[in-house]
Amino acid sequence: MGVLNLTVDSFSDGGELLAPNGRLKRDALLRRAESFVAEGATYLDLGAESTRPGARGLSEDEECARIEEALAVLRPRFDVAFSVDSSTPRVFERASTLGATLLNDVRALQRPGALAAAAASRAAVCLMHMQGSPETMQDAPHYDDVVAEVIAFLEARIQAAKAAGVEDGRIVLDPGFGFGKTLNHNLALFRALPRLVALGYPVLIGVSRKRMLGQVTGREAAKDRVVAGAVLAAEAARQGVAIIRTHDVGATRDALAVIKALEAPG
Ligand code: HH2
Repeated sequence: MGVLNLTVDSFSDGGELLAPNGRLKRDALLRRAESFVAEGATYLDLGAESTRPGARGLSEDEECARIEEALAVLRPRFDVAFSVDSSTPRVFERASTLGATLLNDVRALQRPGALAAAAASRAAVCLMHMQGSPETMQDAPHYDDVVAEVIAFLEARIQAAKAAGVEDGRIVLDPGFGFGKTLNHNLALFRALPRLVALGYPVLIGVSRKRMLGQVTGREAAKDRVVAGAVLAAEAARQGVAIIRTHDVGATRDALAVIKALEAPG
């Protein structure tokens, strides 16, 4: 899954696809989507609001307009699945009408109206764990047992989604690397991926370029963390993770190809 951030302030690629005045850089968006698809992406994930701590808030109208414009530009040109990185019920409605088939919600459908909008959309939903809110989540994350708490949260959100009318077959889970987690929390969750996979739903993870990779490698610049991200993607695939959300599709595809070759002798 290739990440297309239509933002000025995303942590690794802010401003690349959106001008400071809020206008979409259509040519850059098309070029990025084209290269992601050529490199092997089967999903494109469109996000209009950064979840980086301290990111600028966005009005619902602005968020809807950005996602709608990007889908209008991309959908007719690329034969891939479109995902929308949003927590906003109106965006769920509009994006699914325009052909998005996955609603990727870092707030796990907790905004008022989100469960109902997701259920009505017929799209798949990614329920992600986050402790706290983006503004403060990295201040002092604390868990007694991070793995048990993340799994309990996801199980509760599965129940809420199902009660609202989202069938089992539409649910995807994500432990939310870097969302209210220290390095040790992230590593513990990564080691526990088989437990998450065992819940029986496809698991999606997003680790590319994140701070946890900088902490392990000492690489300050997000763009210098591509190799580290590809290694984690490969390991995640070995653990049964179904979807890798990444800023670096080519490197990730290579890593997954090697793992696949090892798994399929002959
Ligand atoms: N991470 C980010 C955003 N959305 N969605 C899921 N399901 N899982 C993730 O790990 C995840 C996500 C953060 O990355 P990015 O979109 O590049 O940054 P920003 O939030 O600054 O736009």
